[in-house]
Amino acid sequence: MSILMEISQNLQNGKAKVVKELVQKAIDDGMGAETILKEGLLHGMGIIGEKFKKDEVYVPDVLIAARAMNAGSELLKPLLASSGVKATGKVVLGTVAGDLHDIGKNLVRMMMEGKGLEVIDLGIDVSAEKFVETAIRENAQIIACSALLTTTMNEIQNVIDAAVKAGIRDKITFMIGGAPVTESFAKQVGADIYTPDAASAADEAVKACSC
Ligand code: B1M
Repeated sequence: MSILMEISQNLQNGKAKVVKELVQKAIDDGMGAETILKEGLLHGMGIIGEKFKKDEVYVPDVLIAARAMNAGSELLKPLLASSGVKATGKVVLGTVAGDLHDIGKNLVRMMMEGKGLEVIDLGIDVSAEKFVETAIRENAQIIACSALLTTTMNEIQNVIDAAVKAGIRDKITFMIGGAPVTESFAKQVGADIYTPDAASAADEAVKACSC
């Protein structure tokens, strides 16, 4: 079995320690960080997602797979971060209220930090008020919201409304993303930028900060 398949398989089985060792071995063997991320870690997470949908695995299985995913991707962070020109700018990032999914958000943070942006990661289940208060206090240029559930994606509207209420809407760029979020949803809620993945989120954040 290839090392990437071993990473995927052990991630599905929730073996965080083995996943870490395999990711380190793949790095030491000279494999690219994006290949390890996409063809090893995200491959395994994708399979777990499909099984979760079909009720073939349950929340605890998914949780331990998620821990293995985060353990593996932490090792990739310095490698994903070592690319190209450094930008300046401050981003307030979080997963919206009621939503506990953080793997995609963590990737967005890694990619943005890799481009030189300062990211204030508020974590998961972040209220609209907390996004806005932090953006004001930190004088951030961007609020970036991640949402993974069709129920919680509507929270994005509350974050934008809170920014309007606080009088900072025209000073902030709103970036949104997450599996159920689309370009047309972004238009509907009045967000400025939708991106389908973490790498393009980082690219767009750099552009927004250079304006
Ligand atoms: Co959840 N879950 N989950 N889950 N979970 C999904 C999302 C689901 C699609 C599974 C399914 O049924 N097929 C489904 C949502 C259905 C829907 O709403 N349409 C679902 C459900 C129903 C639930 C619960 C309700 C289950 C339950 O309790 N019965 C529950 C809700 C808890 C809550 O949040 N209140 C729940 C719980 C969990 C766990 C806690 C067990 C765990 C999360 C652990 C963690 O994150 N630490 C979990 C997981 C892991 C998943 C799946 C399997 C994987 C998600 C993931 O991390 N993918 C997921 C199924 C799936 O997606 N196939 C599922 C990998 C990650 C890299 O992708 O986050 O999409 P993603 O990020 C992508 C892009 O979306 C984008 O960049 C990344 C790629 O580069 N992106 C952005 C993300 N944020 C961005 C922000 C941006 C730009 C791009 O700009 C700001």
